[in-house]
Amino acid sequence: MHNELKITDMQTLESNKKNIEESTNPISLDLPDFTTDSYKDAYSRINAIVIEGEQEAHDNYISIATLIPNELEELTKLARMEMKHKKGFTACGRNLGVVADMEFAKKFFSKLHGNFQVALEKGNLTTCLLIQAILIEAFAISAYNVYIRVADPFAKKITEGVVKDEYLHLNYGQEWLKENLSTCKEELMEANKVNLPLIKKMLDEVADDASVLAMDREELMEEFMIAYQDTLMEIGLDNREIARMAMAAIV
Ligand code: PL3
Ligand code: FE2
Ligand code: FE2
Repeated sequence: MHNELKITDMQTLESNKKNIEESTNPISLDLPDFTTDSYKDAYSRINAIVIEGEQEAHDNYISIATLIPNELEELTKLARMEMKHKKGFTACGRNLGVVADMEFAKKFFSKLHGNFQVALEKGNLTTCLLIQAILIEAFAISAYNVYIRVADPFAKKITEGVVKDEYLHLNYGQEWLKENLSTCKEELMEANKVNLPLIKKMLDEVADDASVLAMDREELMEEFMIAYQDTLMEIGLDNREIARMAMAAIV
């Protein structure tokens, strides 16, 4: 009797384990066919967005260093990582035989890029950090986390390396804003109100192409919100302030 119970428990345990593996192990999910024209067509835009995004991230960290000269060394390190990311994603496109549509990607970033440049000219460091180190990095983290689950093996390996760095970048912005919260809160809220809706628009714009790559829009949003809210919490904002900021995405 005692023995029998044990065997049953073991069987249940085994079958539970199997169910969990089937439902959460992305390898057991169907991957898309990376060789079709429709996959390559969507990839030509997504790959370009990522390449352009990494280049702009590099430029933005170099620019931010002009506003915090004593952080030059650290920011140069972050910028260098972005160039490595750009190289990695360029290789991903080449590996699939895709030519990136860079003109599309430049347009994709143009509004956010413009807002960053205006903030830079005015010396609005808080706005620059929010745009690059919080919003763009959280966007990248959400995209890369979802992409890793459905990427070709070559790109998967590269993206896994990249996403680790992006958390460091998010953390950099987080720590600066946390230390300076008492003086930067108002600007942070205002910059968020202007720029979070742009991120939402960009996500909507990329959703159709992303779905061809088997990346789900809801999943992208969910991953973004996790990274974004988590960071705001670490910065030291309370629940109400975080909710208020996140609401800017739905107006
Ligand atoms: C910051 O280090 C880099 C910023 C890049 C922003 C990327 C946003 C990507 C959205 C498109 C989702 C597809 C991901 C697939 C990767 C090949
Ligand atoms: Fe990057
Ligand atoms: Fe980054």
